[in-house]
Amino acid sequence: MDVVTIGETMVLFTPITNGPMRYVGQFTRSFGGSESNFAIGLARLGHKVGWISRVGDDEFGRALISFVRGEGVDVSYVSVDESAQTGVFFKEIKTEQNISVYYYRSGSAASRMSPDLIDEDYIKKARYLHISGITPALSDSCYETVHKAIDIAKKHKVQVIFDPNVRRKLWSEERAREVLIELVSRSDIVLPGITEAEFMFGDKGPELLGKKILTLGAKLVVLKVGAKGAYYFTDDHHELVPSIKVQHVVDPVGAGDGFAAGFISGLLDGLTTRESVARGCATGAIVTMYRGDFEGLPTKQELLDFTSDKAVDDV
Ligand code: KDG
Repeated sequence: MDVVTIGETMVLFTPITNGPMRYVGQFTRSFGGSESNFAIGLARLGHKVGWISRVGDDEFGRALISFVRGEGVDVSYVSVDESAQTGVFFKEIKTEQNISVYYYRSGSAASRMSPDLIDEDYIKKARYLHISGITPALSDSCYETVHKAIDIAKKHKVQVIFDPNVRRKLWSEERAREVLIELVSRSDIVLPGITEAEFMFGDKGPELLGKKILTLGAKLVVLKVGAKGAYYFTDDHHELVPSIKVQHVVDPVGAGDGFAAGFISGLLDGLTTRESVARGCATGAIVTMYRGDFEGLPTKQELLDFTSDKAVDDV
């Protein structure tokens, strides 16, 4: 595998109409999970990626495994839990800028992931291990699972990528800060959004935050600043890489996962850090043009069409 990731994917119900959830009567059913969105993004860009997870022994769990497998992601380390159900969540779309989620995931099969799911051989052969801040929030055993995977990655010099993905509904602010900072300090590459970095460290300003994260041990920090693009920081350099502007944002959910997929895809293809950040920005931008968390994730050709169209427009 080029990359291995770990996390929960849930069945997602999206309203057909916008407005407060209590008035919505019809939904479409799909799937959503930050780590599998990321994995699907990498697979569409031509990379080999494995997703470690757990689903219930139920129809939703079966549908979910087929779906992720169908997207070209390796699911050989997705286990089935006979005593817990697959998690579910609902989106509430008031406007394109005002989207909430309601989780029905407490005690889900994925929240019962435990360190025995982690196979040393599977992780050690990967180039990158991707961790998101959602998984350790699910339960103590998920927290331990993530740390076991990182221990193995470190032992075998597999690069650890950490996307904080702050989900305040899942845990207290104090616990979130403590665990997220601990994971930042165990990672080689950290990919926070600016508001996530502010939440974790209580400071303001990209430069201060980027440099602070570097002092915790990361070799590379990429700080996303929404439609403006992303900064990257290494020990001796930092700069803002601007994003391509999207005329109409349809659904911003999933853009961060798209960014991570595009960025890591760039590194895997041997692009420079700057070029990889630009690929991350373009991938995230494309995702916002489509309804749904993973639907807009581009293939390489789609990415090329998007970036070259914009280059022509800019002339
Ligand atoms: O990251 C975009 C969504 O698909 C994601 O938020 C769903 O994994 C999810 C979560 O835990 O919120």
